[in-house]
Order: sequence, then C-alpha cells, then structure tokens
Amino acid sequence: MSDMSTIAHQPIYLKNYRAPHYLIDDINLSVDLFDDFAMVRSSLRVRANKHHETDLILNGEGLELISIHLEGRELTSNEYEVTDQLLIVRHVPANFQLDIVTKIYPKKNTALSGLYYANTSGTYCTQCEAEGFRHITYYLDHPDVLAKFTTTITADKKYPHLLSNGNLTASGELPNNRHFATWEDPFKKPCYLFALVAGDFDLIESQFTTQSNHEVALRIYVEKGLADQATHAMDSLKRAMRWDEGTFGREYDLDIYMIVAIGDFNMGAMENKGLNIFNTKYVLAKPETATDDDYINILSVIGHEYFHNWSGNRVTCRDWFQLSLKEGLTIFRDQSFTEDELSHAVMRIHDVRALRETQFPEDAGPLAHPVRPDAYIEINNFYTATVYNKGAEVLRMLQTILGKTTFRKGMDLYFSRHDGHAVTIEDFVKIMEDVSGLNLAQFRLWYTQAGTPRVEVTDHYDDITETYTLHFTQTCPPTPHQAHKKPMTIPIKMGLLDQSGQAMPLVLHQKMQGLEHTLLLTEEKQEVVFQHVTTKPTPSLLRHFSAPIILHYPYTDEALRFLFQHDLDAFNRWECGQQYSMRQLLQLTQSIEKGNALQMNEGWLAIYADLLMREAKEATVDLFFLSEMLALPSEKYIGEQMQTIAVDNIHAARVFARLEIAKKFADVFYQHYQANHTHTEKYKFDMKLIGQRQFKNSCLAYLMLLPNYAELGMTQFKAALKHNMTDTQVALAGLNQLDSPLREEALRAFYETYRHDALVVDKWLAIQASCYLPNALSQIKALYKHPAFDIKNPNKVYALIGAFGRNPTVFHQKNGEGYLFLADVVRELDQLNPQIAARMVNPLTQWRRYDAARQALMRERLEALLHTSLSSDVFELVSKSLEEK
Ligand code: B3K
Ligand code: ZN
Repeated sequence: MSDMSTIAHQPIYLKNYRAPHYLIDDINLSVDLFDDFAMVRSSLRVRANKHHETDLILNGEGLELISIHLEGRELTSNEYEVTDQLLIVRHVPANFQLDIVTKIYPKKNTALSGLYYANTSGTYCTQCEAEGFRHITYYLDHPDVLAKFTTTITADKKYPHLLSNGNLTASGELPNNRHFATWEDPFKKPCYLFALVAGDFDLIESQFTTQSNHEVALRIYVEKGLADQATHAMDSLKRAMRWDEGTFGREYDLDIYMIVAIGDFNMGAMENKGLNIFNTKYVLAKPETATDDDYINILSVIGHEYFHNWSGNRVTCRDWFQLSLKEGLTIFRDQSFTEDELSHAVMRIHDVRALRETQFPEDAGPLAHPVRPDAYIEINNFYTATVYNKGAEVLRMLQTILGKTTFRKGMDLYFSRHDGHAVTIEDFVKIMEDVSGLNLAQFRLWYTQAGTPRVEVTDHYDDITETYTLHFTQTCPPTPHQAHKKPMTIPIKMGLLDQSGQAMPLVLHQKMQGLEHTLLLTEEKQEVVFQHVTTKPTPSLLRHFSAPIILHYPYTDEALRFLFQHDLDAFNRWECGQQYSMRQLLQLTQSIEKGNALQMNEGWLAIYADLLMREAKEATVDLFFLSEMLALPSEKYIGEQMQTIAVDNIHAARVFARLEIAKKFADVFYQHYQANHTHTEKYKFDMKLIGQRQFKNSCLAYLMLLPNYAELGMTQFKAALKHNMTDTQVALAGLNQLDSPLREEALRAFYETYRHDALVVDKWLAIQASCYLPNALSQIKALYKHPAFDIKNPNKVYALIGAFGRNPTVFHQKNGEGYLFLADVVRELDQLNPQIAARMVNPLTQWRRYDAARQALMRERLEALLHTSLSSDVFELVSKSLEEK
C-alpha cells in the first residue's frame, strides 16, 4: 500500500470527540442559481461555546471563496487561511456576525453530494448527509451544531418551484426572468438536514389533520406528467402519520410536509426537515410499472423518512458515531409500521432474510464493526446493514426485554428529555434504564461488540421428575480489533410443543409463565429447567427471531417437519422449513463435490406436498405467507453456512432441487396457478390480492423451470405487459434464465414498451444482470455500453453493476473475468461518484470466503485498485479488506 494514500486518509476516532468551540445560532443563506454556477451567500451568527479558542475552524471542500466579512468588515488575507478542507478565521471575538460568499458549480458535481444538478430530472437539489453541506458553503459541518435556517433561493423562472425547509415566508419576481422564494425553518437543526430544490414539477396535494387538530398540507413533487404515479406515496405518507400518532404518540410539527422525487440520487431518500428528497424509485408507482415489492418498499421508505422527523430531526445525533441512534431506531420504527400495516409474519421474514444476507456476512467479514463504530475514515461507508439493520434488531430486543409498555414510556421520555438536542446512544440507553429500573450494562455490549453471536442449545427430558432442561452456550467470533468477546444479553422467545402439536404450559421456578416465554441469556453457559413437563416436548426457539444471532439446536428431520407444520409462531414455521431445506441443499452440494448421483430427500418433498395439497387448500390460508414457505434459501445464504463458499456447486444444487420440486408437483402448481391467476382483475395494493399474486407467481416460477411451461410464462408476460408489472416481471425473470428465443423476444418487447420509463429500464438491466446462462458476462458488458445505461445515474449502476455483483456464478466465474470487470467499473466510477463506487466494490472485499484460486484473483484486483489514486470511500474498504487478520 503506498504511503501517500495512507497519509491522505486518516481515521477519525470516537474517543477524540470534543464539543464544538463555536456554535452557530442563525444562518441566513441565499443561493442564486445560474446556468453554469451558483453564488452562495451565508450570514452566520456565531458564538463561542464553553471552551473559547480564538480561531474559528469551518469545514468547506471544493468551494471558491469570493469574500469574507466579520461584523461587516472584509477580512484581509492574513486574517484567515484556506486549505483543501477548511477555512480558518484567526482571532475571532466571542460573538460575531460572519458573512461568507462562495461560488460553486452544481452541474459539475457528479458525486451528488452537496448542491447538484440532477440531469435526469432537470432540477437542482441537495444531499447534505453526512457531510455534503461543506460542499455548499463554509460551515461547522457537524451534527452537534444546531442553527435556525432562513433560506432564499433565486433562479430563472424555468425552475418554477423553489423549495427549502420550513415555511414559505416570501416569494416574488426579479428582473431578467428570475424569481425568488424565502423559507424559514423554525426548528433548529444540524446542516445535514438542510435541503434546497429548484425545478419544474407536477405537484400532488393533500391534507392531514393531526390528532391535536393541526392541519398539515402534504405535497409530493414529481417529474412533469407523472402525478398519477404519486398517489400510493401520498397514501403511504398518511398511513405513516396516523401510525406514528397511534403507536408512539408522535405528531407532525410544521404546517407543510413536502416530498420531492429525483431521478439521480445516491440513496433511497433523505429526511431533510419538512422537505424530504426521494429517489424516484421510492415514490413513483402505478400498476403497469411497479411490482408488489415496489409498492411495499415505498410504504416502508416513506414511513422511514417520515418517522425520522422525530427520531433523527427533533432529536439528532451528537456525532456520526451515534448514527444508529437515528438509523437503527428509525428502521425499527419502519419495520414495526409495515408489520402492523401489512403482515407480521411476512415482513419479519423479509427483514430477517435481508439481515442474514447482508448484515451477517458484514459481521463475519473484514469490514465488521460494532453498531456504534469507534473509528472511521469515511463516514459514508458506515451507512451499513450493521448500523441500520442490526441497530434495529438491538432496539427490538430492548422492546422485548422491557415489554412494550415500558419501552413506549422510554421512547416518550427520550423525545421529551432530548427534544432539540444532539445526543448519544448512551443517552438513549440511560433513559431505558431509568424507565425500567433495569441495569443495562451488559446489554450495551450490543453497541460495542461486533460479530454475530452463536448460541448452541441442547436439552434433556427427565420423565421421572417431569423436568425439561435447556442448556445454552453462547460464543461470539473474533472480529477486526476485537479478539475476545464477552457474553451478551440475549432474549430467546420460546415455547414447547407436545406430541400432538399443542402448546404446553411453561412452568419455571414453580411459577406459571403462560404458553410463550422470553428467556434472558446472560452467561456464557446457562441452564433453564421447566417443571411439570408431562411428556417430552419439542422446543420452538427464537420465535419471531427475537435476537440477531445464529441459534443451533440439533433438531431431527422429523422435529423440523413437525414444527414446520404445527408451530404457533409463523416465523418459526418458515424458519424450520428453511432449516430443513438448508440441510438438504448442503448435502446436495456435497454430493456434487464428490461426484455422487443426486437424489431428492422424501421428507423434503413431503413438506412441499403438505403445503401444496393441504395448507394451500384450507379456507383460512395466508397465500402471501405460503409463497414465502415455498421459497428455497438463496445461494447467498447457503454460501454463508460454508467455510469456503462453493459457488458453482451451490448453484447446481439449488437448480437441481428447484427442478425436482417443479417436476414432482407440476400438476398441482398448475392448478394453483390457474385458480389464483386472473387476467381481468385490476391491480390493487391489497393484502389478499398481493397474497394471490405472490403465490401464483411462485407457482409459475417453479413451472417455468420445465420446458413445457415456458409458453405459459410467455403468455403471462404478454398479457400482463402494460398492465401489471408484478406479473410481467416474474414471467420475464423466468424467461431470462432460458436458453430459448423466447428470452430475446420478451426482453426486446419489454425494452420497447418501457424504454422511456427510467425505473422500468432499471428492472430490465437488473434482470439481465441476474442471468446465469453461460454468456451472461458478455451480455452484461454489452449492457454497460448500451445507451440505456448511464454510469452517472446511481439507479442504473445499482441495477446493472449491483445485480451483477450479487450474481454468484457470473461474478465469481473461474477465469476471474468478473472480478476484472468489476474492478474496472469501480475505478471509473470512483472518479465520478465515490459513494456509489464504494458500494459497488463490496463483493470483492469478501475474498477470504472463496477457494484459493478465486482468493488470489480477487486479491490481485484489490491490490491493483490500491495502487491507483482512490477516494477515501473506496480506499477505506479496499485497504481494510486486505489487512492481515
Ligand atoms: N439518512 C439518509 C441516509 C444518508 C446517507 C448518506 N450517505 C437516509 C435514511 O436513512 O433515511
Ligand atoms: Zn434513515
């Protein structure tokens, strides 16, 4: 690794946190937008904080400083110093006015951080979290500096909508076909929540009356002509507002709530106060272009950004190490919201699947970090599954341990005690201790220890004493810079089933605990003895996934099948099915490795028979849930169970199993398909219809593995095209894996139909990037050059390159071509947009999990990258992934 690059990328440590020397109470910002540049005038009211030092150090990057005045007097060049990243004003008084003018170039901003011009939408917009504001003007760009913002925007009238945070206080005409608008945000906020938008939009409007009868104007701004695609987003917003009042007593606080949808956006969305900016992907939906999953994701992301108004905006983070304070909490809130609104079982399954496929590998790899990291080089690299999703799991555990009522009390106290402040995770945990009277010292380890804990469970039944004993042993593997771990507090929600599948009463310490109980593990080894257990029970453990751990109990195949049928906890029914399938898939993988003949296990097929012939026919069946029960564990998750991920054998095993299931149950799949497929029914976002669509499409996906049914897929594809994207996409995804002229025909028709709809073109790219036919990589490379692809547009990169990186057999093909292609893309991307480049490099950083030949090829690419000039974003990930263990 070259010394130069190491010196340029210095880590920042939590232990070095200091309160700011200066505070800014008010900022008056005026942004004049011109075709080629923007002038930014910022008037700051600055005051010394407790520790008065005489130099004021402001952050600023890529700015042209035009002038600087202190108390109205222009400073001479020896009174301040400008570096690449700072503006240092020497010998300032304790309280003063600072006026700074800078010039910036939004159209040249390809990193999409700060103020930029979004090409695909033809609008100006901002993204300031985490450190974008310093690309707009010199400022104390830290979350613990809270100021009142007044913002004036001037622009040509071709941008009719000029928006910023808070309430509109003035607007009007200016000479030269220009106009202005002034916005005032009454709530003090850190600059990462600042937003500005200038553009031409269609607007959909509605109102919401809060529980205390406050009228709020709701506005969603979308690209011209797309207003009909914002109705689901508007509906989702109202559902979120109502839910947060009912569940957490949180009410909205401004007169207006605005959402703007932008086509070029690095992330999903951003919670700027009163003016959320969203990726179009999480706003726009209509039946012919959006799938059920898109509709669900919109509900959840709209909810997420709305919930941030309290968990993030009213109470914010002291520093970026506390990121999970707002992100973990807000994910927890949005997960609870979609569970309540849609389905407790299915949403939990989705969330756990995502956790296992993204966060568990992160926790087991070279980039593992605690939910509250203690060092970073580039904070944007820490918007991770660990900070977000594991952070949410930690709060879910806290709610489980404290009980809903006490947890809610804690939330209320958190919001009232810290309203208007920038606080820490410790402040949050302290409150939960205050309201519960519990000592959470050990629980805090969830924030500081990285790695996924593993819990081994064994049991013993004594029919003489009628006691049943569970033995638990917990361990947590070493992670970078953390060799040894302490035992953690782990809540295990559980129940016992008797031989007929009935829940057994749980008696502990001679006390009746009901039919379900949460055990709290705290020791490395622990034992729990249940009394009055009249027959040998089958334990159902970790219900609803009550802790983010890997739990292992040595179930027999029969016991798994039994729980799969009888467990009262829907999540665990699914989980037992997954465990059963996982066993079989791992055995098949081994058989392939040894060159043995492959055979399907009868018990496994019996599970499918039971689902399809019995459960699917019951009057009360939940088809949405059933479609989850039909799915096999993903290749990614299978690989996670192995020391060395056998990419090709896993793929072959899974293909074999799916094909055998399809063959065995073709007729019944077809019956269910027919029974649940309607050509005429209009799409509705409704749980029953979603269930039907998901189930019949699961059946279709199996059927399409059989040559006889390719035409059935094509028929659905053609009928659904232009009407129902859920049905279109599933059929296309099936056709996409067929070496048949139907594949080309469908892909062509799809593109011709939707070539002008950016979000649907993204689907077209992602589907092809998920193809595992032999020539897939060359097709992906061709798409990279296709006019539909645009490396400057994050959604296009996520669609093509993101999906390619998740396509195991193609990315990991033995000749290393996949690695070479990805590394080339990352290098090109890093020059334009480091945040996106850093996201794309991730699959290479997992090199230690593969065989020696692949390891060598992946390392070679990583080392070559390190010898080029990299952004701190990519540098941090690549260098950490190469560090000696
Ligand atoms: N808070 C933003 C994420 C910002 C990411 C900066 N790299 C969106 C969200 O989590 O709601
Ligand atoms: Zn968030």
